[in-house]
Amino acid sequence: MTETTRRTFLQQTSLASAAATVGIGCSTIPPAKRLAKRGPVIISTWGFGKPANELALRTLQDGGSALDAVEQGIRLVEVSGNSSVGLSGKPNAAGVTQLDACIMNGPGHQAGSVAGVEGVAHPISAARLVMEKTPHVMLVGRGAGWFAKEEGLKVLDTAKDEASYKAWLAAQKKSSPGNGDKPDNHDTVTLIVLDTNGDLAGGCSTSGWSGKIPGRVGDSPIIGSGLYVDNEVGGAGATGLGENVMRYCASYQVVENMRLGMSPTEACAEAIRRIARTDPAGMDLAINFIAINKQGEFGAAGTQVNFPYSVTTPDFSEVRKGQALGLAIQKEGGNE
Ligand code: SD4
Repeated sequence: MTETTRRTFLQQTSLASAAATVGIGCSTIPPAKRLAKRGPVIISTWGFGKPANELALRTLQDGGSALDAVEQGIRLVEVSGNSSVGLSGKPNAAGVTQLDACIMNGPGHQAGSVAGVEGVAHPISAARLVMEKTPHVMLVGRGAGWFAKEEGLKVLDTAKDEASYKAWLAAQKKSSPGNGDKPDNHDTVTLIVLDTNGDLAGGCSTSGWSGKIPGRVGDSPIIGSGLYVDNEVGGAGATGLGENVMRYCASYQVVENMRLGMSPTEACAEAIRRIARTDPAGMDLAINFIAINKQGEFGAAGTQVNFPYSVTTPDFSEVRKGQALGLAIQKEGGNE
């Protein structure tokens, strides 16, 4: 068995076992009953998404909505000391941490987002407030910070973070500029919930590309790029170098791929292949996606080797590996 065949086999088997675990596949039980029996499914990017998923699950079990679950899960990451999410995130080239976040609610197809905010402890909550309290979808910079404060969110005075900035400058001297492929350079939390009613909600939050030019906005707060939820089909979200995602509305593409009948994993993989066909970077894209469909099937794919993503249901909570594509496969030593 070649490395690729072995990997494909393993992916298929793990997907099949995932499908069995969550009670999907060729069951004759009607979808609504199946969902009620199996319970919610929560997916998120990276291993650090797992405790966030678990808090999201508890929020649902305590009677919260899918949207509450998304917000609570992401808030946990925002205050966890994560070096790419929340105020502990990476500073920009001026030594200031500017944060991006968005949220979507499947029923009603509502969306809210904030970009380039400073000092806001919970950008995900600011995004939710934009969605729920304003006629707008997106607020940026000082206006978004002002709005968050007006709505009672914790907003700190931002000062240049000298220590992080010096560490960043030293690191830049050792590496080539714009090398976004480094796992420690950027890690976004994107979390999507499918509740037992079959409704979806999702969100993402990040400090974005470390050392970005002040004012740079990535894919994460852009609806359809860093996140997309369609309550008829499913949800998808991205992590990785936003410049490689946002020119293609990539999360929207993943959801549309699922609409065409692709499995979540294949939908993620096909979006990456499609981008790679036209992108100057080819497969050297540094992007990863997670996806879940309305039936509770889930998956992930990325150009990173063994892209980790977290999955939580009432029956299990674990970190899995997304399908590796292109250069990731070559780096792994396989042949396609
Ligand atoms: C950005 N997509 O700002 C974000 C960063 C990220 O994993 O997702 N890192 O480009």
